[in-house]
Amino acid sequence: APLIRLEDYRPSDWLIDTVDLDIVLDPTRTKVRSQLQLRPNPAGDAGAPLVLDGDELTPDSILLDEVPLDPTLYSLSSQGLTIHAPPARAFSLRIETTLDPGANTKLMGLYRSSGVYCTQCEADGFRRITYFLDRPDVMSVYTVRLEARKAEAPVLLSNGNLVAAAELPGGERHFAVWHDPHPKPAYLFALVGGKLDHVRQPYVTADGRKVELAVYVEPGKAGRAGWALDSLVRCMRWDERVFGRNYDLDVFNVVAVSDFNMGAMENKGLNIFNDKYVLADPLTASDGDYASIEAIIAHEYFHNWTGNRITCRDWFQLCLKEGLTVFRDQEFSSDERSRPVKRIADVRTLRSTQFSEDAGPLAHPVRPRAYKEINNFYTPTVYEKGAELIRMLKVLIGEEAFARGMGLYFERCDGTAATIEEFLDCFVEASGQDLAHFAQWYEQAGTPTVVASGKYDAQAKSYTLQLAQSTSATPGQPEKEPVVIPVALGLVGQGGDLPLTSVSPTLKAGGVVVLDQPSLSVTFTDLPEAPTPSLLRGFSAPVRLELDLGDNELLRLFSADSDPFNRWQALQTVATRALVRAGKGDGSTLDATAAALAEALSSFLAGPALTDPAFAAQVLRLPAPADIAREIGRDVDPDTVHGAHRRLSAAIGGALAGQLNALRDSLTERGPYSPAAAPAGRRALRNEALGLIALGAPAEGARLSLAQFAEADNLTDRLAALAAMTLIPGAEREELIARFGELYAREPLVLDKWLMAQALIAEDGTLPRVKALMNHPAFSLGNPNRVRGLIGGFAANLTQFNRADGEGYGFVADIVIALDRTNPQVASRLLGSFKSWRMLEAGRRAKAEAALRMVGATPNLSRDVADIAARSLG
Ligand code: DPP
Ligand code: ZN
Repeated sequence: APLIRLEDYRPSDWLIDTVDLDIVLDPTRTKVRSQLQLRPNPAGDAGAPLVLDGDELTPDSILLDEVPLDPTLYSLSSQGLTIHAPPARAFSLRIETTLDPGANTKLMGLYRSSGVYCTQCEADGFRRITYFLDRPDVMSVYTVRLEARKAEAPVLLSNGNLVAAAELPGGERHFAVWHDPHPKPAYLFALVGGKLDHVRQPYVTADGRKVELAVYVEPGKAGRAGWALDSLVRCMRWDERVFGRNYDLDVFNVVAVSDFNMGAMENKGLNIFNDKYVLADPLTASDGDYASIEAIIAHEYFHNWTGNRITCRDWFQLCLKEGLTVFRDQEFSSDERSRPVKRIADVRTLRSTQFSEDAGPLAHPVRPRAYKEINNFYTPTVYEKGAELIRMLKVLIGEEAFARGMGLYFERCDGTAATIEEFLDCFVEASGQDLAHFAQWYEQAGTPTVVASGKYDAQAKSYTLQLAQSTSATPGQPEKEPVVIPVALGLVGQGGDLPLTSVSPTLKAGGVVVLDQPSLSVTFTDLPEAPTPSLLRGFSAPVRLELDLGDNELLRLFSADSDPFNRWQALQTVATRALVRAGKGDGSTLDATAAALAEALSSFLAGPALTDPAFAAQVLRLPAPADIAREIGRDVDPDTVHGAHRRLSAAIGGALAGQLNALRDSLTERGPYSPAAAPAGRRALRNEALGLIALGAPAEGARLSLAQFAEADNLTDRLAALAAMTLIPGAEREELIARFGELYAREPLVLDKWLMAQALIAEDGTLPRVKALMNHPAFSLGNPNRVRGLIGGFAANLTQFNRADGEGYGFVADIVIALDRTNPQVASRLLGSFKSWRMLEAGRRAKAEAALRMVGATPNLSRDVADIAARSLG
């Protein structure tokens, strides 16, 4: 496949002003009649051929200005349709194609999911529906007529506003016409047809527009759509208040489908969701699901301005909409819930998904320079690191300039397909600051490491902090430049934060030191006592931090730091260091660390900390074994890392079992289940405690888990009981697994979690268990959620995916190959599980490499899987 490069970008030679689609839905023979109004792009080449994208299409007919196009005037290829010498003026094209939605297992373009017609067009699915200039800088006004049998598809939806709907003569068929007045790129096109129930609510925007909001779900599931609708209302109000953004159509529809490659899609006025991120009730959705639904409903809604009204010029600019929109949804969730807890959760995700990507063969810049398959760039780097760049920008220029810059962006770029440069220009103008060096973050891959050391001069009452940065080489980028790193900091004394006094120009208002050189030092004066530095407060930059602080100083930060993130981080750092040492084979300090951590946690849990149980739950949770493996970074033996993690957890759990048990009792919920942040936080803490007890005092843990399962009135507590029992081998565990499976036999979304809980068991028996579960009646390789639950869960199992005998790799590789024939996107995602193979010890490394080579050598691979295989080995 050819490499597509940012530097080769050229504007389209042709533009499409309007698109009229007439689509007659049929399970195997859907008719698509498309009428396009084209004209030469003044910015393109006059007289250039018209090259329309088409994927797995053949035209039934082509008319140019209503006259059938002579076959000598065009040619067809597997990429599309070329009209060699189109008239050098505006003209119309009418093209008919026939689709088989039932056979579309790639879930790109038009397909059927449980009998519901739906579409997914980002990034390049529209070309699977009709021939088109399928690129985001071609924006058109769409009018869509949908026709179907009433019995099969009583609901017919598309983008924009409904302008007509009626039965057809005979009464068996009907149609609906939708018109979207906002010009949009083809990737935002959508349609839905099927039997669906819905919940709805009227809404009036801050600027007075009446909007009908609706959430559509499979028949019988309307009772589970309320939380999504409620989240939608709240995020719409928030966007009006915080970003001044109002909605701009008369309807906003959300549709949940059960077969979906991604989380959700922001199609204009018609968001289509993986049902996992819509459906919720207390017995089938966990607290985490409620929070994800709220976040993803918000994410897709926020795209209406950051993505749709202002879209991307080309796919290299993907982070323009995704990084910014993730930032916006994180801010929303922070305002709805606990800001520090949200930040901690986001940083955990960033480290586990993005830092690991950045440290391996799939590392790429937030704005890549080249790609073979764009679907492989919907990554944690583009999304999560992209969001971190926006957050740093805000820290660097300040809240007010940031707000002005956003305002400028909305005003200036509205209706356009924009670039990162155009975005940053708005902030240069708003802040008066030069952001050229900051922009390096978009170009350079890899996680910078910041090394910090400090020295107190008692005589001068001054403290000098040295900061140095470096970034390791990543594929294609052997040499790295220093980047602009905002280090938010404080100096903590016996009585709390000390005043920050410095003559250094690198110290900015709000206690931010900007590290924009290889190294710098800054001296703080007027310090009566030796301070402990609290660096990177709120995780002010996506970097690794190496500190010269001892465990005692970190424990002091844990109890005295005013920054909640760094309180949490301090304890994580103590645990991480001990686990890294033990993970490398030196477990000699582990018991002492366990004792110190247990003591710190014990007084923390006995103190006023419990005013925020969600925060306390985060404090109780140690870094994951995979985080430790990544920190070790080379010659990793997963079994040693996992063993160390178990030993530390068990020692803490054993030491605190009594206190944790009492704590659990004091946190028991009395009223009925509510997904609100406060009770969810109490459950999180109770369940975190349960996990520690299960490891530290297994008999007690089993007793508590089984009791909790029996009494629970919600999925969160049932799942936590199941997860705790998976840590305790034996007959009781197997019985609980079986009972859970029967209880939820008809709830595929819950079974996904059940499959995953089993796939994550860190025991040798897990691979055969997973293989057996592939025969479970609920499992299907055709459904992405099932695959992600069972196979994705297994591939995330540090010790079992990385079995010393290599069988874990072989199993996942075989599934990747099988899946690639039907759904390349899901297959390539799964292959991404190999992204950390190079950090393993030699034996496993060789076996992982062999599995990757086997995948890479398979004939007729999709571009998606071939690209991941090649880059993973590169
Ligand atoms: N653009 C979608 C989202 O991130 C993913 N295809 O919301
Ligand atoms: Zn998005």
